Amino acid sequence: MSSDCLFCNIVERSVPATVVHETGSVLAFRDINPQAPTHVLVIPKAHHSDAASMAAADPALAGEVLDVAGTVAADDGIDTGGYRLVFNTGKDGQQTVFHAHCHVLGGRGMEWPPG
Ligand code: DGP
Repeated sequence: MSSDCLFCNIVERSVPATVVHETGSVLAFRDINPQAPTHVLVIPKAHHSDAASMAAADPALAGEVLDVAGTVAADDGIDTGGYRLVFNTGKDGQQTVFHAHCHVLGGRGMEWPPG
């Protein structure tokens, strides 16, 4: 937990968020600036700066993040049509919050390449 980290503060509930799913080690909440009808962020409660470092340090936790992403998609009813999971990583990957997070995007047709 880092008090300087926005998503750690969301885990601690000192910053509000619309939480849609929670386990002992993972939290899912709606993105403040949604890019699709469903746009949820799934994060580990423990602080890891990005997805790769999370997976290297705790592969089971990375698996749980993916499992919760699937649950969120099913709960929002976007699992039948399909959806997109995104882990922006690093500056060139457009990562802006350096606490690992999986974007769950769906409810509209996705485009490729993403740009
Ligand atoms: P990324 O660019 O991959 O690091 O995504 C960070 C996402 O976090 C971005 O889509 C917007 C979202 N976000 C930023 N600040 C907040 C906040 O205070 N609350 C919520 N719910 N989402 C936030």
